[in-house]
Amino acid sequence: MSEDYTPMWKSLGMDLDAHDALLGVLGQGYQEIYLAQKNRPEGMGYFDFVMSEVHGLRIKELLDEKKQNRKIIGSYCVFVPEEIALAGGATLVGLCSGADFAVEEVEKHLPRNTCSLIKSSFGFKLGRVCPYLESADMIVGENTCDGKKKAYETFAGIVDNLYVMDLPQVKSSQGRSLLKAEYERFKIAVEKLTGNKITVESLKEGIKVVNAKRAALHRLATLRKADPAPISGLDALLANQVFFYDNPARFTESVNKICDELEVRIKKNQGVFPSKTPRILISGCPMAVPNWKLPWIIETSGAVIVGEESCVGERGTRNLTEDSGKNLDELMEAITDRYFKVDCAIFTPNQDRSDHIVEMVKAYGADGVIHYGLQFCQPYIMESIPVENKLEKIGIPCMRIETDYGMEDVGQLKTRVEAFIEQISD
Ligand code: BJ8
Repeated sequence: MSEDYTPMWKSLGMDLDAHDALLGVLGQGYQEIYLAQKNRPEGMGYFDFVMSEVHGLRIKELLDEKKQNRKIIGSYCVFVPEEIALAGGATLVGLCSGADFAVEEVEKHLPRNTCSLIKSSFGFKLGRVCPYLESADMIVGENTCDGKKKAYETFAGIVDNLYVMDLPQVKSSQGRSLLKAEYERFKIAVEKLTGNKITVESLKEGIKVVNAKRAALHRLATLRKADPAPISGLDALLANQVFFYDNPARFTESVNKICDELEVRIKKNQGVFPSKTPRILISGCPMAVPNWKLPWIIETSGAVIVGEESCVGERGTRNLTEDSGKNLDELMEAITDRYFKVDCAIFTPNQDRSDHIVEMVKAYGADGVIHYGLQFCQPYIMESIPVENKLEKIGIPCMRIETDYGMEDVGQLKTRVEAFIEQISD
């Protein structure tokens, strides 16, 4: 990090020793997993910089925004519309939840058999190690899976600024009405938080900014169709992870720069791995920073990841928001339409998701799918069985993995992943 941020972290009430330990582990993991890769696009230098300053410069920027009276909203789910936050003059940041922390303390509040993602969100708060969480003026939780829904009841007693958004579970007209009503309620809450009225102009601008971020990632995704793959899955995942907390305009520009570079690579037939390297699509639970375990195992076992059917990936960014509405209601309808297409496994039935997986396999030329389920995540683990059945019926090999954030199973997972890669290489 370029400067000493200790006073800043202290001012946020963070536990400095615990935070140092976390940064130490993060830095080492990044070195071993990211910087050890070969043939990385030069443009990834920007993301290396972002990661080296993830708790430094970006937090300083957010605190500077706060000094200018801008509010920071933290979120755990892709159902929280960034368009509305931006339109109200707030900045939305994703709260990562990708590593175990303060586990003993967490298990005083949550059952042991809770998914790692939920435990991590508690661990970062209880351990006071996340400057994003500590900077947030409002934290948005959502009634998605049962685990999150119930955990937020407890979380409300741990933080004093939790706002809970209700979400539908069925894609019916009633479900859509609920989503629309909840987005209207969120709009009012943002206006109250920031003191700014959301206008047609500000909402259109918010839509434009978020669409541009998504479009840059679509461009990146399209380039990954090439063989040899011009970028590793690990690097593409990182871009998808940074999507959630970087400055939006700078993020868009940086991803587009990488895309320019990848286009040249593709023309020259250059890739990160040799041509004909087995191609994997990952599908399932979101992978938040610094959860790089499975992609790292896959890409050090002789395959390349060509797409992520995940909320930190295509499920989260697939659709753009229509911006042609002429008044606030039309724009809010468009936002509702856009988010109602997100095919999270909390929906029942959820046919769209398996259709999308098949579409993605075809679009990215994947040789097989690895379904990633976090232990104790009922929605995704339940869905993984019909997903596997559907894929195998049409001749697409699929392997289901259930894991957590611990490293104890790395050897065992690597053995399984290697066997799967061998199977799809035939
Ligand atoms: S829209 S996927 S970001 S809810 S892994 S906490 S589902 S038990 S994260 Fe998600 Fe929004 Fe859906 Fe996407 Fe529960 Fe499963 Fe844990 Fe999960």
